[in-house]
Amino acid sequence: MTEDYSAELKVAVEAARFAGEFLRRSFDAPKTVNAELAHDLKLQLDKDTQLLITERLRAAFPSYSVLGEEGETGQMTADAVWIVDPIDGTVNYFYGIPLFCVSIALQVKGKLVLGCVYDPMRDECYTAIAGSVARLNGLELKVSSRRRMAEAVVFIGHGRHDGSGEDGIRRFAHISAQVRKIRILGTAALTICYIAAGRFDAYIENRINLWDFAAARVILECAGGRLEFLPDGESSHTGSVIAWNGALPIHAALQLPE
Ligand code: LIP
Repeated sequence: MTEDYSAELKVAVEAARFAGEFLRRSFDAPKTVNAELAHDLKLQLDKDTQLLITERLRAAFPSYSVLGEEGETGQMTADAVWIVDPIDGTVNYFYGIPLFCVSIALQVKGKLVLGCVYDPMRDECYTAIAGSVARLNGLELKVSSRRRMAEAVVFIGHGRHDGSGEDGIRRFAHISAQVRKIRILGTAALTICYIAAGRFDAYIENRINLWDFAAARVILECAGGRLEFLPDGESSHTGSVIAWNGALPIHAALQLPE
């Protein structure tokens, strides 16, 4: 039996839309950079947006904790933990590329039970409760039925942080030779939702964090797709992800020649 998480989903959607509207209004304004890393940026807006979301989620469900890209609120041992990425696609956002989203998932006793991903620039709100259907602005979603790599549109990232750069580039070249197009959007959550909507067919990336894909995972699985996560050993929250429409021979396609 599906648990009824509709009250939680309603609050997640309200929080994601509120935060998304704040980000859309701030899109063209100058932005404060809190930290500049080799391949990433941390904005003050990441923090401000997580705070807005946390306040709304905690006002509605005070006993639920929040694990977010910008830190934790409450006990991580709580039965119910929201998993939040306030801006998935921070680098896009900073450079003025209108591809980013707000991502909110709920995990209950270690199991993901709902997801909401909101793209404020297109006013697209993806939602799902595990065990039910996935929706985009209320309309039911299904993954593509493409079965051949030759007709697939695929996101493939390659390792930058972990010394696997060379292998990553070989894998990138190997996949790009097989598919119709490679597209790298710069936002994991939106890309996985695009697979749920049949716009993309697969997504492969290393060194991804739980908050980057948790909400989109529920949406994709409810739309008929699949996602595999392999923790990298350093943390149970970071690892590699393969997401696909469930029909492509993605594992065979990833095998590198000897
Ligand atoms: C980003 C991901 C993106 C990945 C970046 C980063 P952030 O999340 O969604 O796809 O390539 O390394 O993790 O930091 O913008 O929330």
